[in-house]
Amino acid sequence: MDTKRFETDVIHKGYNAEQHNGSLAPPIFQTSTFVFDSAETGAARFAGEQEGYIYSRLSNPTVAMLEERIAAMEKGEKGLAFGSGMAAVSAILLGLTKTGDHILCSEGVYGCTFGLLQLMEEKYHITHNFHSMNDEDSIRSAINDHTTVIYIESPINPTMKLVDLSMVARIAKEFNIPVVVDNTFSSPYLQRPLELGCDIVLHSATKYLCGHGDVIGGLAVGKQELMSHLAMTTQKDIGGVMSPFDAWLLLRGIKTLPVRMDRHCDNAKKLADLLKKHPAVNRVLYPGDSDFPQYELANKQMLNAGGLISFEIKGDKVVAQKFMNALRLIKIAVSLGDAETLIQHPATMTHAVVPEENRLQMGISDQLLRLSVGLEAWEDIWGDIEQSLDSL
Ligand code: 4LM
Repeated sequence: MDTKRFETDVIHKGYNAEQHNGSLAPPIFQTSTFVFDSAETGAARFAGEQEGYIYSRLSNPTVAMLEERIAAMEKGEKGLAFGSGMAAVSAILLGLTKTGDHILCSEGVYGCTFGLLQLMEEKYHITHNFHSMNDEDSIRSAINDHTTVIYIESPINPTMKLVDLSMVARIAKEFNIPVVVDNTFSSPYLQRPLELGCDIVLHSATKYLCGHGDVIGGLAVGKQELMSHLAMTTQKDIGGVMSPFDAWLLLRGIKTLPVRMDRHCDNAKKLADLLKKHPAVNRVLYPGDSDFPQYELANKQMLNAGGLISFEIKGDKVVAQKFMNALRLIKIAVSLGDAETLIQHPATMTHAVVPEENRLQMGISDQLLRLSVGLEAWEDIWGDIEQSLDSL
């Protein structure tokens, strides 16, 4: 049956029990290689003349189920699974650029993406610059003859700034430049960049897609031709692919994505409102807050504001660390999107590799904390935050 609704696709797309002895749960094809019935079959598969599996770095049935599911969720043609979010980012950026090219980036990116961009500049002379992407003319003038990719996070980790995806996609089309969006913070339930005109959407699947803090993985979706090209080049030859077991865990976690996201969003909204009122808090960055500078844009391109809140504590780094250390229920950990509420200090953790000057330019102060709101009762999460804030 051809389904269209997101909540149904997250459970069914990519798997047909009838093809697997009626097994409700998909099988894990835990194999490295596939047996050919003849030398000619092997040769035909390598030549691309015959469909069929060859070797699990190229393709694996459990991983392929997940790739089909994420493609349906992002409303794209072809999905690819990677061994981590960074494996997806690097395969895509290296696949779309060559020496001398330029990448135009949103005003901030995850710390390791920043590190990758620096590495690409130092080793391969692929330059980049960061841009607020607030103004159409300013974006046009930031594009030069060498720009071959526009790379965006929205919301940006951890400042929560947004980029108007349909506006950037429209401008990029004038120049025939692909727009790549890291959709990790929203998940495809809240935001679908391909529907807004972007070309490739990617995820750290480690986060909301998994939802249970037990997988490191990456997923990407785009047009058949472009994704097949990446599959046959930087994915296959650099080789950062996903294991069948991790694909199975993701197929399982994804089934509850919409239900989990609703709860993450509800909890986060309540906590953002309470944080704003607390005298020990300087400012709260949450796209669902009506005082958030891009509140209108959040409403335009996202179904809901997500489960991440960043906030600045009054004081300095030491006060921020004191606050974290006094928490009892909330765990001090990087990563996000899990059932457990997690807190981290971007300046010394996820964005520690970013030089101070760039970090401050991105809006990441020493007092900024990022809260990944979990699925616990919001009253208990707030109780923990309040007792710690009151103790400062
Ligand atoms: C974190 N983030 O923020 P893998 N894209 C975005 C991310 O936030 C991350 C990745 C890619 C965090 C990890 C410690 C927007 C990661 C990279 O970790 O390679 O799956 O994803 O806490």
